[in-house]
Amino acid sequence: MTKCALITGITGQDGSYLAEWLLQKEYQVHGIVRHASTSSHGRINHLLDRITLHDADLLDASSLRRVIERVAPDEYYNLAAMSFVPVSWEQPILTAETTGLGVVRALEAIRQVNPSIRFYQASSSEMFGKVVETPQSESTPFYPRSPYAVAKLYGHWITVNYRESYDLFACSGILFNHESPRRGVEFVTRKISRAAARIKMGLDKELRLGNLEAQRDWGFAGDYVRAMWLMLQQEAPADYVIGTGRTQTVAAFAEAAFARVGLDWQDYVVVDPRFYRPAEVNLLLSNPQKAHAELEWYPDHTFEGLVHMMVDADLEQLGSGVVGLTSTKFAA
Ligand code: NAP
Ligand code: F7E
Repeated sequence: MTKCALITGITGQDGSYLAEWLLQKEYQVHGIVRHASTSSHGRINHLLDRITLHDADLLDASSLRRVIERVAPDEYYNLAAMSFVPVSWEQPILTAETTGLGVVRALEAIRQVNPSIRFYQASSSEMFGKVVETPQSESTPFYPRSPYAVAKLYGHWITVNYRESYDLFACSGILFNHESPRRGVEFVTRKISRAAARIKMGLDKELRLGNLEAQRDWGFAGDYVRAMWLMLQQEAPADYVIGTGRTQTVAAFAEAAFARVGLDWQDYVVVDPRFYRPAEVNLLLSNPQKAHAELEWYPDHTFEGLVHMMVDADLEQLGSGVVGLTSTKFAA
C-alpha cells in the first residue's frame, strides 16, 4: 500500500532531498509551508506537481494538528527549524520557540491525532558543542554552545521523552553537518563554493571568513536523508549519529574549493572577526558505528566529491564552463 509522509521544513535543503527520496520510494508526499510575502519554494519548484503543500507553522500548534488530521500521514519528518547558528544569538527566543518548542507542538499533535504516526526529529551534532569526547557517538554527553544548540537539545530530549512516556515511534537523528548545492548561502561551505566560483569569473575579489581552524565532519545532504528514512523503517525506534567519521578544517574546505577552479585560496581569503561567534564549536567528528551496524547506512560521497559538486554547481549557476562540470540535476 502507498505510504504517506508529511514533512515540516520541506522548502529547506534537507526537505527538498527527502521529498525526492520519498517520491522515488513511491510515497505520497505532503509538506508544510509557512506563509510569506514571496515564495520560498526555490528548492522544490521541480517537485510541485508531485507533492501537496499545506499552510501551517511550527509556532501555531492548531495549524499542525489540522494538517495532521487532514493528511493522516504514516510518517512525519520534522526538519523545520531556525537553523543558522549565528542568528540564534540575535533571535534566541524565536529560536527556542521554533527549533525547541516546535518539536513538542508536533509531537503533541501526533499523540492526540494518531499516536501510531512514526516521527523523525532533526537533531544536530551542535548539541555536542564543546565536546567532552572525540569522536562523538550516541552516548557522548552534550554540551551545547549556542541558543540554537540549546533549543535542539530540548527537541532531542522531548522526542526521547515522548517515546518513553507514550510509546511513540519517535526517532532522533543526530546529524553532523551536511551540505549540497542547495545549502543556504550563509553557511560556510556554500559561502566558500560560491565565492570560489564568483572570484574565478571575475565577479568578486576576496572572501571574508571567520574562524578558519574550526573542524567539521561534512557530508552530502542527499546521503543523509536516506538515513532519516531508514530510521523510520526499523522495528523499534532509536536515536542515531549520522556522519562520515572524518573531519576537516574550514581552511581545508577553502583550499579544496579554490583548487577546483585553479586558484590558491590564500590569495583571496581574508579573516574578518565579524564572523567569529560568541562561543565556538571547535571540533566535531562523528562515530557512526551504530548507523553502520543497525541501519546499514554509509555515505556515498567523499569530502572531495562534495566540494567539487558544490563548486561545479555554483559555476554552472553563474553560467560558466570553467571546469568539467558534473551533475546538472540540482535545483537552485
Ligand atoms: P534549512 O535549509 O535552514 O531549512 C529549514 C526549514 O525550516 C525551511 O523549510 C524553513 O522554511 C522551515 N521553517 C523555519 N521556521 C519554520 C516555522 N516556524 N514553521 C515551519 N517551518 C519553518 O535547514 P536544513 O539544512 O535543511 O536542515 C534541516 C533540519 O536539520 C533543521 O532542523 C536543522 O536545524 C537540522 N540540522 C541540519 C544540519 C545540516 O548540516 N544541514 C545538521 C543537523 C541538523 P522557510 O523556507 O519558510 O524558511
Ligand atoms: O559554520 C565557521 C563557523 O555556519 C561552520 C547548521 O546546519 O551544522 C550547521 O551549523 C563553521 C563554524 O555551520 C565562517 O565558525 C568560519 O565553526 O556552516 P556553518 P554550523 O554552525 O556548523 C549544524 C550541524 C547544524 O545543526 C546547523 O543547523 O565554520 N566559519 N567562517 C564560518 N561560518 C559561517 N557561517 N560563515 C563564515 O564566514
